[in-house]
Amino acid sequence: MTRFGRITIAMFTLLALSVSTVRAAPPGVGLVAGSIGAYATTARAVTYDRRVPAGAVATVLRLSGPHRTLVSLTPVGLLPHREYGAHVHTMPCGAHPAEAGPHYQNVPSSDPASANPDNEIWLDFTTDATGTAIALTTVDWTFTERQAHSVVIHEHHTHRGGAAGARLACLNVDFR
Ligand SMILES: [Cu+2]
Repeated sequence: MTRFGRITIAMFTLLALSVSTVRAAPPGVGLVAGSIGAYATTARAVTYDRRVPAGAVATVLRLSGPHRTLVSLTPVGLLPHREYGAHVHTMPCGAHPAEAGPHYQNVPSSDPASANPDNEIWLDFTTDATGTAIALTTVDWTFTERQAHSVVIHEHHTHRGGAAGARLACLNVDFR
């Protein structure tokens, strides 16, 4: 493992530990870290496929200003040198991948053109040699009471129209 990989894992282990002890995040900030494993009703993060190995960890950070939102996704422990897709979805993670529902959209629409990275949160990434990556996006809107409840990791980068293949894993995150 590279020095960068060790430092990254140490950093996110610390983050994960701190998240479990901090109950209330400051306004405008949300941080969720989850160890990915088999589905359970209490599971923070669920894998549905070996391409997201059990034991991987994912961290999601949300920063909200009055009119803008930044979301980052940092997975550790995935397959090396591999492209994954990821988006914010509407429903919590379930026993079956489809239970996370569709992509969260700022302006809900059935028009395929509305499935784009300005109207949705896309967090595609490519892992390094250690299976680590950082994805980051900003949009010029904030989450509302129509809450988004999860981040889903998909089998490949997102194509036009929002398709990214099978749902490999899911992390419960309440965006608000
Ligand atoms: Cu998705």
